[in-house]
Amino acid sequence: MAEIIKNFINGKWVTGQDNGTFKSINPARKDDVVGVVTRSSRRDIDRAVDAARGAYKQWSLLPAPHRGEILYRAAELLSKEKKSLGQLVTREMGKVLPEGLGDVQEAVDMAYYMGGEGRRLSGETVPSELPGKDAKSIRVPIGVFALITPWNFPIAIPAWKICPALVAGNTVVLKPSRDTAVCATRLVEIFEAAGVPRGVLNLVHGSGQDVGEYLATHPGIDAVSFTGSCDTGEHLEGLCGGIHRHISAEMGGKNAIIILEDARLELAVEGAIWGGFGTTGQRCTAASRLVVHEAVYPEFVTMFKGAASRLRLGNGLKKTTDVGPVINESQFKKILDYIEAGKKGGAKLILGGKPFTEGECAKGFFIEPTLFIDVDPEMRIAQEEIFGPVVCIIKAKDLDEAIKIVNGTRYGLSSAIYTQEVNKSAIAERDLDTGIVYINASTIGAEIQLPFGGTKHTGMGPREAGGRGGALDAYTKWKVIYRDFSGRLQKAQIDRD
Ligand code: UN1
Repeated sequence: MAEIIKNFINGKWVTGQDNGTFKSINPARKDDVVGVVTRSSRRDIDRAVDAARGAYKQWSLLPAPHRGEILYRAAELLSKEKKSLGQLVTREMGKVLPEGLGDVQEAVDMAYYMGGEGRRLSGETVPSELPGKDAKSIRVPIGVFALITPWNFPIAIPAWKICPALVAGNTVVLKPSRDTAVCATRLVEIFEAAGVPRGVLNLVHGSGQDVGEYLATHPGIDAVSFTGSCDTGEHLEGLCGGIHRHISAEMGGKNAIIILEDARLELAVEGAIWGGFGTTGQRCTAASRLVVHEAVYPEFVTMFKGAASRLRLGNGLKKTTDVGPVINESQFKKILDYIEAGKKGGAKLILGGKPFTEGECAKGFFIEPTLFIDVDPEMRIAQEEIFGPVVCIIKAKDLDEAIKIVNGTRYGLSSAIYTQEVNKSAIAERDLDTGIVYINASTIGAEIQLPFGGTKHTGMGPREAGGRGGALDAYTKWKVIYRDFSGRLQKAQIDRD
């Protein structure tokens, strides 16, 4: 009997009170059970929230530089464990090993970066309009956070949320995706070993419906940070709106790369392959649309199809693998349904389009890199987030039309343009309505020191990552202090000549 992956509540590793479990499965080999995980009952969640609430005062009063030092220690431990954690990411989530290692690296970067915030967390001091009076704004923690995280970056995204939440003085209950519960558990073990005090960081396992929703709307929670699907995020936004609960949500994308007639095509192909099929297309920043200038359309399509057809599918632990499996059966079916919808909708399928079942891959959830061309920008496959290895190529007659196509979806996370012309890149930079714009680079690969998130239905509330304008705004609230040391009543706006 495998060891049960437990909840972490008030500094103790405990099984859920109803004794139920679920399995976390290796998507490359369904017979490989990565972990048997405890399922949380409502009472477990109540206890986790109580623990976080109980630990809040002391943690929030600990000087921020000390909180930051704990994050530095977590960063060091994460670096030391990078290899084993990266392998676990690949085994539990499926992405190829270099990406599994990158997932851990992103958490290392975030822990160091936010550790430094322990000595900054700065507000403003400004002059007062009255003599003998000073004025400043300070950042204060918000309270107890519910963090709800997805499976596609099983170490990085929980770390994106835990690190700023903790350095700012909040306490946390983390509910990770069921599909990557073991990764989240190892991550929390690292924070425990780094010295996070009892009750400050709690972990509860279970499904979004049973655990996530109950946790997000729990009366003991002050704010929610969610990353995941648009449907779930918008549902939570609705629930939180009704109870005046702060929520920041980072949701879908339908990201696009524009390839202009003067682009360096080999570079654009490489970027589009990386953006479209890296992480098997399961990034919210994935380049699922390529908007190609008509003058280079036939040549680009031939080159891109050639490169995509050379990609090797397989277990991400193998050095020869370029593209791993998709995460689970329901995503597998959903992606295949989208491919059917693309065919029925009139897009031309020129590569892939079906499950890949050669050799060992028959045991996992593999889908061939899939390419549709002559796609109409209004088709479902060009509008909805597929979150799989499916790329749509759309033709455009000029930059203006290309930008309209890129902006013509409900999402606005990431976009890119390949061009050698500085003026065209400047126009794109100005007019692309996405949270992130890349020039001569793919849509994926945001760095943690800048805000991450998007416009329209991609997100709500302050951005992830980064400092000011990003995570610090999500995990702190402002307090303004006026101190009058004049010894008399002074009236702002009124006492003037
Ligand atoms: C996500 O897909 O949810 O920019 C996050 C990137 C990564 C993060 C992606 N650094 O692609």
